[in-house]
Formats: sequence, structure tokens, C-alpha cells
Amino acid sequence: MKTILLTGAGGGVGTFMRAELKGRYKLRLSDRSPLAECGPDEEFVQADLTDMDATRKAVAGVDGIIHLGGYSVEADWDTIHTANFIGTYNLYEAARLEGAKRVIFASSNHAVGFHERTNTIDHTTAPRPDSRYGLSKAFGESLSSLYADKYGVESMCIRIGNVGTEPIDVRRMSIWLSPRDLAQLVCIGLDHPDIKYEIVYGMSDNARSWWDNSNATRLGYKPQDKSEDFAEQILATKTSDTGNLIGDLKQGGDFVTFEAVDDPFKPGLK
Ligand code: 15L
Repeated sequence: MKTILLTGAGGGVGTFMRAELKGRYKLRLSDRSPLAECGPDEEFVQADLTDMDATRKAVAGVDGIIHLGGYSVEADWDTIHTANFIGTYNLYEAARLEGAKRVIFASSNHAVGFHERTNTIDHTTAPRPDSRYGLSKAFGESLSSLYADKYGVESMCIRIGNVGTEPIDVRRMSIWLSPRDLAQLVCIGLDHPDIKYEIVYGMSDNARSWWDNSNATRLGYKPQDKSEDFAEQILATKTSDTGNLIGDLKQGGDFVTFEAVDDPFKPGLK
């Protein structure tokens, strides 16, 4: 069994991944705070990814890394810079120094959130971040590309939509990702023999998607869950997600308008 480091193991998505990947890999869990307990084939290494020595110790001897650690929504610059820019840089640098071959980078839909929902975008679409958080994910994608080209650290960047047991609103019907479909993508990223640097979208089989996920399909991804199964219940209660025109128009929803909208028709937002 491969030994895989899971950063951000104590978070919501990390908790889903522990359950989904059980028995498939030996998991080395890391987080800033201690975890309650480890299961069979799990070990815990406490690490703050802003501390390079601690990060190297967490990475030493693993075959691959699932990098979920960091701040997962919009925040002030200091928070995003520390957790997502410095943390992700240290992680990649530790992977290079310790010889970890493959990294799964949890990118986000917010790296491309300024695209309109009517635009179908794919893995070749350049970032169009909707927030400092989205910018940090675009940075992570570029960092992955640099480390693949220059140092041979291979990466799959997953532009994750919204992970949960079911989609929670109209926008999430387009970007929903079930835990087992995320696990399938992660396993492809870790085990596919021919990955150097890839971008895929982290979504289930969503009929209302605005993403062309043919790159994931090419790599063997066959999502098992469909957001349409929840359509009736969601559409019965919700039509707008954000309560404003621009947020409902853009893929990133209210990350786009957060801090930006006094006047939703501001030219910069169009
Ligand atoms: C993300 O990237 C966030 O980590 C998550 O908390 C959600 O806000 C999600 O995007 C989303 O767009 O729904």
C-alpha cells in the first residue's frame, strides 16, 4: 500500500477523504491541531504548514500527498497569504526536498469564479479568480506547474466545486461533488501512471454543469453521483443563491460580489 499524506485532515473534506480512502492507502494525517484518534492504517503528524521543518517531517517518506490544508473561504490578505500562499509553497518545496513524487492539489472553482455561468469552460481555461482565496488557488495551480516542469514533482489540480453529501442550492447543483466522486478523482490523481501536470474539475455527473470535464474523463473518471437527483427538492424552495444579479450570473456566486458591490452594475463586475 502507498503511504499518502493528507494535509488538512481535520477539516470537513479531510474527514470525508479519510472515510473514503480507508483500506486503499496508508494515510499519514496532518493538521495544525491534534485529531481525536487514528484508525487502522492511519498515523498523525501535527504540522503547521507555515513551518518548513514541520512540513518536511510530515512529508518525509510518503509516496504522494493530498493537499487540502489551508484556509477554505475568503478572508483578509494576511490569513490567505499565510495559510494558502506560504503553506502551499512550503508543501511543494517539502515535496521536492523529500522526494514525494505526486501531489493532489485541492484547487477551487473560485480560481475561475469570474466566468459567467453561460460560459462552458474546460481545463485549458486560464484562471479568473473571484477573491483573494481564488487567487491563492490560481497561485497553487501555477506553483504545481512550475514544480512539475522544473523539479519533476507531478500534480493533479482539482478545481473543486462544492463537496457534500448533497447539493445545497441552485448554484451547487452545477458544481456539486460527492465525497465518493472526489475520492475517485483523488485515486486517479495518485495512481494514474501518466500524470505530469493536469487540471480537472471536481464535480459529480451534474446535468446543469458549466464545466467541460473531458480531461477528467480522459484520465478515466466516471462519476457515480448526479445532482439532478436532488433537483426537485432544491428548485421547490430556491431560485436565487446570492440575492444579487451579478452573483447569480457568475460561476463563483457571492465570492464575486463579496466586498465589491455597492452598485451591482459597476462596469468592473460585468
Ligand atoms: C470553495 O472553494 C470552498 O472551499 C467551499 O467552502 C465552498 O465555498 C465552495 O468553494 C463553493 O463554491 O461552494
